[in-house]
Amino acid sequence: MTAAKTRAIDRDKAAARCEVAWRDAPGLWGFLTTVDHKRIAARYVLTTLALLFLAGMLALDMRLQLTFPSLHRMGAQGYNEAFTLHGSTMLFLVSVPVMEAMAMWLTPLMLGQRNMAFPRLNAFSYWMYLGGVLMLWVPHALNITPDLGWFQYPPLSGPGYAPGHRADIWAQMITFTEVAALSVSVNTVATILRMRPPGMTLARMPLFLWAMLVAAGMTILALPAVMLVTSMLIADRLVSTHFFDPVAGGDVVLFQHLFWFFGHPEVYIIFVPALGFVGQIVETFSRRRVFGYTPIVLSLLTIAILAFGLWVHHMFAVGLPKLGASFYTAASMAIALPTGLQIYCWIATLWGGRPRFDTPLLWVIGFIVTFVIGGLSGVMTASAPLDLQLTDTYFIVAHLHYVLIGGALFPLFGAFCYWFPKATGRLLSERLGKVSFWLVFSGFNLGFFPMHILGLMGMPRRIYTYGPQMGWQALNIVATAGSAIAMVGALLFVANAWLSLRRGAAAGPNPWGAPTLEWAVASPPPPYNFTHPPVVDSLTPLWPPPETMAVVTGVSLDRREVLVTSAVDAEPVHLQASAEPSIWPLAAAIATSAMFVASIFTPWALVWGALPVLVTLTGWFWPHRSLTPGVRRMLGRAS
Ligand code: HEM
Ligand SMILES: [Cu+2]
Repeated sequence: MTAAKTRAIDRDKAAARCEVAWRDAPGLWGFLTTVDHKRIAARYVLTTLALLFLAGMLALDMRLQLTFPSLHRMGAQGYNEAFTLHGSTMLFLVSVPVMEAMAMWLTPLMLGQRNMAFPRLNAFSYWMYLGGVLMLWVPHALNITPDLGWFQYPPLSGPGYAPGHRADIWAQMITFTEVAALSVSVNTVATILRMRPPGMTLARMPLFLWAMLVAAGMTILALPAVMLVTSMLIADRLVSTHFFDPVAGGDVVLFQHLFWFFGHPEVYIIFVPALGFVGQIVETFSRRRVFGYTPIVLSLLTIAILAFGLWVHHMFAVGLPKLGASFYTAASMAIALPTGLQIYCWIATLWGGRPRFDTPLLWVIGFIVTFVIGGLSGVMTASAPLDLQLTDTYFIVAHLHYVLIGGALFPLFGAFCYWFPKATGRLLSERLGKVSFWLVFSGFNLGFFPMHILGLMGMPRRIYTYGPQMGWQALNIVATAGSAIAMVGALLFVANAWLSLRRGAAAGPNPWGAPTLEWAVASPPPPYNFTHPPVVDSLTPLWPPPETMAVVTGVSLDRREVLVTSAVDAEPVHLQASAEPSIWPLAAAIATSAMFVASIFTPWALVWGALPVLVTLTGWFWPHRSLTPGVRRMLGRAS
């Protein structure tokens, strides 16, 4: 037998052993107990996409209402509910979680690992996120929809002006999603810092992982502020504390400060992962190493630091001292520098490479164009005197959609096209992909560019109708038509995925000839990802494709085990048992959800509701010795 043949047989044997150790229980039980990062992440992504669709339908509804003056298909209350549900869903239930879900799916694969550092925390995160989805959308089905916008400022949201539970529902939805987001972020940081394959020093980490490390760090610093402020709001409403009641010495501006201390970094928590997608896609499709790796990493870090120093640009209309306003103007303009630098690096990479304009790259180019426009309107509103004119007009609606859709969703769609073959084993249709890109790109610009002009003409945001004498009709018709075209493009994108899943050509492990580790395994990857952790010696380990990949042996093939390495140099440190499937994360999430929901009705829920949480967490963390194979077989677990 030739050496190559023996190697192949050994490989199959190792794979069969891993298969047994990493397999999930069949059926519903397996669905509820799985800790496979890929399964949980896929679930996360699909849920966010369903919500993207629902929130998009709400947007179309609003656009139809605004197409002509004095329409009455939607009343003021209905419109308030629509933009609140649309904005809150898009930001808290779509954009942030979808980026985290992509990280959850990709991180272990890019690291040559079998799972994340805390597999059960991933499962818990998803169930908590689902709780947040239900917290907002079940009341909507019961006609108790929050109606005060995606940032519910007091005093409007305080006990005096917002009776009933709409405001509480919104505030508690935040708590759910932030617990979920913190869980993934802690997990991502731990995984990236301590589970890199030997050889992958910090300086050899793919840009996506850098981006996720930065975004997850920002999440950990920013999200507690919003959890705190929404909890304070609930306390004001439930037990009559006076955090935001000026009569009793409270301060409504405090709400704005805490909200935007989170709110501005939030935008970057959405945008930085998108930069990570751009990095991988530009590199692969230019077929050369990315130009300016180190400056890009440094600029990611700079963005992260600056992003915490400019939240007050959302509050220029409050009437702050002039010096403060000037400082925040300067800081807001400064953040354009590191961002601009990255744009130059992407362009330089494409320039110096031999670019292949497949759909993922088209989305990236769409991103560059659109994001530059959104960045420019951002620099304009960063100037305090100008912002006083523009705030609360359609100029802001245009700006925020340019950065969120152009800056985050376009790269995300590019990322879907790029990793779809890896996740499903099928190629997407390039033709349908290109048509859907052009429809979304042109529809989006047609729909949103006129909003800048509408804003300059004085059309305020958050109005449900306007009189014919305002002269806003023509541009509103264009805006609605553009949005509708973009929606058709997005539906075509989904249709493409659906058709390709059934009839697409087989993808093979590395259809794009990409350089990073996730492309070294089969498509779709097996449950254990890698039989042996690879060893890497460059930033682009698959360029040129190695004959055989150097690997670490000694990580168990029969038990769930992962390799832990040192934070900077990625030297192997020890082998660690990786969690088995478990029902406890779901149980803990149900107990926590019950406590959260009840606590908008009575403060005692925090006392009595904590008991079931305690029980489920005890179950989760109950220590158990590693079982011998005999005992495991007796218990019916995979041995
Ligand atoms: C084609 C897709 C979309 C259309 C047609 C659309 C349309 C709209 C409309 C009509 C409003 C209300 C403006 C107002 O009356 O003030 C709005 C608000 C908003 N949208 Fe979108 N949108 C779309 C996608 C998105 C996406 C993808 C995001 C986020 C990732 C997003 C985030 C927001 C936010 C944060 C608000 C502000 C809500 C508030 O004022 O409280 N939108 N959008
Ligand atoms: Cu901001």
